[in-house]
Amino acid sequence: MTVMAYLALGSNMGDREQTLREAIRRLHGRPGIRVVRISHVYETDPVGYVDQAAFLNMVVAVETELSPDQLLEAALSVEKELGRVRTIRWGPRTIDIDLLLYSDDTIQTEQLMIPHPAMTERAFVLIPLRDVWEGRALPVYNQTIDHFLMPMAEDLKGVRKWGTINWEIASGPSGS
Ligand code: X6L
Ligand code: MG
Ligand code: MG
Repeated sequence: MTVMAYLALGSNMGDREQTLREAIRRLHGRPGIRVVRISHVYETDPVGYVDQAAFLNMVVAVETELSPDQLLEAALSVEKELGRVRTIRWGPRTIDIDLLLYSDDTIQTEQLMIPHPAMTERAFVLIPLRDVWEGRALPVYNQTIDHFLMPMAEDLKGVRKWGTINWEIASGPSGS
């Protein structure tokens, strides 16, 4: 059985675009994960811990046969492969891969919370998510993305369209 899941990617260290492209390629290369859509790339002002470089953020839609725990495990291992080192909380990272949504499920374990608990408060997540989302209400919340973005007018300035990753041409999905 396959389900749709949505992952948020962020990078603010090293060659950010190359790291995002490599993360997509590696996720797609994992058994049981197929990347089916990717958002534009946005350059975003850091939030939470603001004294750090700007991020590139994007969202990828995947079809997966993996369970939520398996998908999390895959995401964390791709982070490790791409040099993620966890030092300062909310600090700089080569790559961060967060699970936003998994089918229409709600998951609350020690390891994993889906929907991602703060996704509806972060413009750097919602704006790219809107690129790959069909406009219907978000599961669990039963509200559209625009519903959450509307009162965030001020935050939108911190999220600027930066580019589009041509990952299929650059790195050859589908087993090539
Ligand atoms: C008050 C307290 C207000 C904490 C906000 C927001 C904390 C976001 C952590 C917060 C608060 C986070 C990224 C980032 C981080 C990213 C951009 C986080 C975790 N990750 N900023 N800050 N993009 N632009 O991917 O999201 S740290
Ligand atoms: Mg994150
Ligand atoms: Mg994370």
